[in-house]
Amino acid sequence: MRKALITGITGQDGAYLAKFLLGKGYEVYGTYRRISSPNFWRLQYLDIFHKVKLIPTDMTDQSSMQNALYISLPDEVYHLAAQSFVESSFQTPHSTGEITGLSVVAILENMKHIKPDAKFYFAGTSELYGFSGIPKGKALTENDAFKPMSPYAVAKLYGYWITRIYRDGYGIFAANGILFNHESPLRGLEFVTRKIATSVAKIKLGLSDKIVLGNLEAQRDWGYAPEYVEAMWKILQQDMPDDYVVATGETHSVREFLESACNHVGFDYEDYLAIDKELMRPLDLPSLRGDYSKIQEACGWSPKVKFKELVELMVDEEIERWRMLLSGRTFPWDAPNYPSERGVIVRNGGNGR
Ligand code: NAP
Ligand code: F7E
Repeated sequence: MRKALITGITGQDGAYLAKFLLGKGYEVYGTYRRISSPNFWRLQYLDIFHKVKLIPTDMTDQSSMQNALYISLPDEVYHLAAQSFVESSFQTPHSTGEITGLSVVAILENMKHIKPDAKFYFAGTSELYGFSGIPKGKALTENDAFKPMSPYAVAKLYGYWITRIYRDGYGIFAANGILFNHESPLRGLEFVTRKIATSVAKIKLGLSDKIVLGNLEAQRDWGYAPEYVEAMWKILQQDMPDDYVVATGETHSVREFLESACNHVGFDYEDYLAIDKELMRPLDLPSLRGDYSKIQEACGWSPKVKFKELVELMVDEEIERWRMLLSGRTFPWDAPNYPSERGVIVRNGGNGR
């Protein structure tokens, strides 16, 4: 049975990837960090909490990463853990550098000694392009320049290049996915798509009368997360490691997302919109659109869920969740969830069990 280690298994992509890999017959290990309130709701939502093996690991603690590799001795490592919220990276630039950037070399360096034949996937991002000065609307490829515009993107730039250095310098099968925004009902509430979806649902059910947003004109290439984790896997199934853009090829503004979400439930967005300047970032990428030709040709991957369907499925799911709460039912995935009580937790290092 093939073994995979996913760092950041409690996040949106980590949870979907774990489900996908379990479906392919993998033994799945995932890292999680100790926080005051355990965060396993996504694993429970996907009904895989009992099927994955969880290893306590922090991306600022090298010995815990070493431990995770010793315990799992993986065939494939998917390094997804990160401080992934661009806005927060302006408030916590130093720790973002450590968690999102330096953790990459810590894992690769440990892999070099513990499991050099494992394949490594790094979660690169369209934020890397930043100030590229590319004409608005051009679809970005693997060959376009990176000129990051946020502490998050700079940290990812380090991760991108160190991944290439371990590939070229040490022969590790190390690949970069350059993923454009991808969303789902499992997205964190702070990201604009889920924030809009949940705000619209609350208005629909009479629980709120406002949607507070920042920059409405920013354009993003938004895809559907479950499809993007399949792209990660396909990237590691190639004969040679390489770097790939994963995107839909379309771009839409935040305003369009909001308008589409409101239209779906029969509202005019202008009746509910409030702008908060505090939500504007010191720097914000005006527009992003990706060209997925390379991954389509090499791996046979292409996006299926496009903008309108994505907006609607997110809004519908939020309405369903709020209806459940209103009817007094608890979320089925909100049960007591400390892993030693309900899941499989693996703590000891040693010889890979
Ligand atoms: P996410 O939902 O924010 O998940 C991030 C994961 O990293 C969570 O499991 C989180 O744990 C973990 N983490 C954060 N700080 C940590 C630390 N100090 N030690 C250990 N774990 C830590 O992000 P996502 O949307 O799934 O994205 C996955 C990866 O792809 C990230 O690297 C992100 O930067 C990158 N990416 C995402 C997109 C996108 O549109 N979603 C696009 C391009 C690239 P907690 O659950 O405990 O917080
Ligand atoms: O912002 C604007 C905001 O925070 C999108 C991460 O997964 O994708 C994500 O980064 C746009 C920005 O995502 C609000 O200014 C307006 O222009 O949803 P977001 P992001 O910054 O694009 C990339 C590819 C990643 O790699 C990241 O990890 O929406 N916006 N009003 C707002 N954004 C938020 N969050 N909240 C607002 O109220």
